[in-house]
Amino acid sequence: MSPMEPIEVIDSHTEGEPTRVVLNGWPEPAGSTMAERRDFMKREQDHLRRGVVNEPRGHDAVVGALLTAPERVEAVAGVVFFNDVGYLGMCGHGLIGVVRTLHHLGRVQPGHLELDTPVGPVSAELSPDGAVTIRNVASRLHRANVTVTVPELGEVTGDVAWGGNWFFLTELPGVSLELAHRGELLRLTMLIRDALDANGVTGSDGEWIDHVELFGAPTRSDADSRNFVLCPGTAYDRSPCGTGTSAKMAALHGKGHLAIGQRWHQESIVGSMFTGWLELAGDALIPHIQGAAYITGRATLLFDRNDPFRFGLS
Ligand code: PYC
Repeated sequence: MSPMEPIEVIDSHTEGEPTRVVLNGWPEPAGSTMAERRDFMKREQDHLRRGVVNEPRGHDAVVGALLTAPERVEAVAGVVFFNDVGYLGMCGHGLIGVVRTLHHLGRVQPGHLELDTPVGPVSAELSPDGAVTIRNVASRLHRANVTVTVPELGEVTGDVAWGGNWFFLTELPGVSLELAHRGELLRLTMLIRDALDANGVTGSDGEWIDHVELFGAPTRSDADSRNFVLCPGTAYDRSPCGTGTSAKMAALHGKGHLAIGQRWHQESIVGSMFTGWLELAGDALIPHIQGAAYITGRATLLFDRNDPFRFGLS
């Protein structure tokens, strides 16, 4: 039997977290807005999402990025982010990876570029030294100091905030944020996410909180905080999480702990770092996140029609 169309990808990592940008081979999703295109992908092309990021070709930490036509004339591309279990609104580390990839391909030069996502327009500045600063969608503290009872942990209090995805932000005194403890950190954050769900704690409009972020003292002298981020599904973010850092800065600002323009240095569970700050545009809080991405590979993914796992193990 003849194989189906190959899909060409470029892999990178941003501060340790992988991004797989799809260059071609994936039919353009229908729709005139990025949200419509994301919904079309969910309905009609979900097997491609699974085939590109899930095992055996990928793994649970890989975030895929499909480049599409932009929604706005001034944007260089549209981008829909997805992972092993579904679709992301925005993805900070992923956007930094996309910008680095477009530069690697010679499609953009250092300077300013606009991109469209399903949750709104974003932009980026690519420095000549390769550092990327993204300007995220408006972020906000939705609910402060929410207490939920979690099996094994008892009462856990945290903030619900939007940074392009929904986050519950909290601290667990006595639990150390070390990579060696990632299995336990995953287990505890999943217990928290289940408890939020069971107690009807959601984002606005009842949206599911699919990311849980734990904070603790940094190990780097140049960082303000260290985090561990549970992503949708059962993966943890190796980077400090761009949308998570956006949500954190919005929560800090909402509680009077971070001024507009003040730098926030967020260390990840692997010791990498994002530098972020907030801009006030009208009454919208716009996060900026700076980090670095590195190209790690270029591949042609092949889908043999005889392969029972050509669209992933799950
Ligand atoms: O950097 O925003 C981010 C992100 C979300 C999920 C994984 N990374």
